Amino acid sequence: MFESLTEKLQITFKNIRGLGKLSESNIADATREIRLALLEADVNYEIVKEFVESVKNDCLGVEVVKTVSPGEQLVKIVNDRLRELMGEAEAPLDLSRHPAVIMLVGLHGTGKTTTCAKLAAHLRKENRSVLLVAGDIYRPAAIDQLEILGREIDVPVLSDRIVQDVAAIAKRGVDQARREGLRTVIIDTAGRLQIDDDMIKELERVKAAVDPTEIMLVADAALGQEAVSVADHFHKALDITGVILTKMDGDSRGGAALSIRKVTNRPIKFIGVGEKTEDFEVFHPDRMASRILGMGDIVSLVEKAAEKIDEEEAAKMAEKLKKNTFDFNDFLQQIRQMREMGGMESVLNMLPGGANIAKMPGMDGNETERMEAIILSMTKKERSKPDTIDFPRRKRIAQGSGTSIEAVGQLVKQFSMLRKMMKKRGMLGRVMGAMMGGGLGGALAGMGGGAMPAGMGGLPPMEGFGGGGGSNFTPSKKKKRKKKKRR
Ligand SMILES: Nc1nc2c(ncn2[C@@H]2O[C@H](COP(=O)(O)OP(=O)(O)OP(=O)(O)O)[C@@H](O)[C@H]2O)c(=O)[nH]1
Ligand SMILES: [Mg+2]
Repeated sequence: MFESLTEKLQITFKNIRGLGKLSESNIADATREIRLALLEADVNYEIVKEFVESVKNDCLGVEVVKTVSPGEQLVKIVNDRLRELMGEAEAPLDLSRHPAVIMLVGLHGTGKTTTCAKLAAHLRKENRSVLLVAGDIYRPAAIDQLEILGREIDVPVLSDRIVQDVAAIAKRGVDQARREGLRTVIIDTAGRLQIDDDMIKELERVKAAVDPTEIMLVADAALGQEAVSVADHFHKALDITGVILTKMDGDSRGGAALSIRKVTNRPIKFIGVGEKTEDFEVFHPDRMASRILGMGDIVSLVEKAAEKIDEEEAAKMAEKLKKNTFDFNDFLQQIRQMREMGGMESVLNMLPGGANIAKMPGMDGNETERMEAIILSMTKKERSKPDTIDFPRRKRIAQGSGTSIEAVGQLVKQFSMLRKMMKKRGMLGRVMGAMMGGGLGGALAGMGGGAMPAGMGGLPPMEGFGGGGGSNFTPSKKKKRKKKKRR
């Protein structure tokens, strides 16, 4: 998500970081770079113009504070403006009516049907009962698809393969929900390749029949400006109440996410971040701004962790780390947990500077499987006493796991570094420690394995965590020297 935009903005911040203070000329340079970065990210031209203008004004008007570097000031200004662009606060669904009726509309293949199930699962987590209505009646496969998804998440689906009237079926859905005391109705609709009169007319009829509380446009983020103009069309025709931006996982530019709200004046309420039902998130403009700026999204990570991680287990892990009895069995458990949370890459991307690790060689999406295979090829004793893993053992483990001696060696090394690091409580350790008493942090710090690229520091300190973008992750040589002198 946003990788290419983040990368470009970070270069701008780095360039300005070394300078004494913000001046008219370095502001001009920085804002020019920001402008280019946003245009390349496929943000609407008018929006870019306005955005850059406001950043420039903010920079010129900023009070000179000696303790805050120009880079940090610029990050703060851009952060605030990004947040404003995406809508300040999150926009919750209007669920005040019983049943609340949510209609999903959008072009062909944008993810409407999948999103119906994602949204249903999301609402179920909040203890709201849901009825799904199969409103895409033209393709039997679409009805099957929703029924299968409904079974998967255990949510009832109303479908009708005979009646050819979507509005009537939708109305029946609302009546059924009212009768059965279900609190939410989510209506799937048919997509078209383009917005045409027939589609709009049909959607208007459904709208008139059920008077939805929410008409959500499902738009594919990867389409960039195209998605924005589609949203504008849908909004003019149907007066949508919000947007769900799907396939954010495949969108490295972010043009749609940054433009849609300003163009349509309707908020993005949720995002789709993968094909699975749980790959769905509430859209938080502030967290998104933070992610775009490469500062991670600790809050979302903590929430995800709270959902997936057993607190008692986490506390046990923390204790083991403290006593240094954390072994490969525990590590294996951590790796599995990480997979539950959406995999190594998705977790890393939520950490300040973590996106840089996710891009490193060897991070190919299979690292957790590889690590698991290696650990499973160890004997019980090797798992509990990693120090005993000598060369002949490494060779045997490599053969058993179908990996290489180097890979085994690397994992053992990473593991012992992780133990040391957790003891020292570096930046990542502190963040993770604060999160869950050291649980998941273990596996993550292990992955970093001391190979954190240089120059990742210098991002503004994360509130409450005290560190600076990973710069404490592996103490630099300079710091070590200083320490020696003091001793
Ligand atoms: N990577 C990724 N894929 C997604 C996401 N949302 C949906 N998809 C995939 O996009 C494809 C189309 O999804 P559908 O839900 O069938 O789309 P639709 O809008 O209902 O399509 P039509 O009914 O044909 O108009 C499927 O392969 C989904 O798995 C997402 O957030 N990320
Ligand atoms: Mg569909």
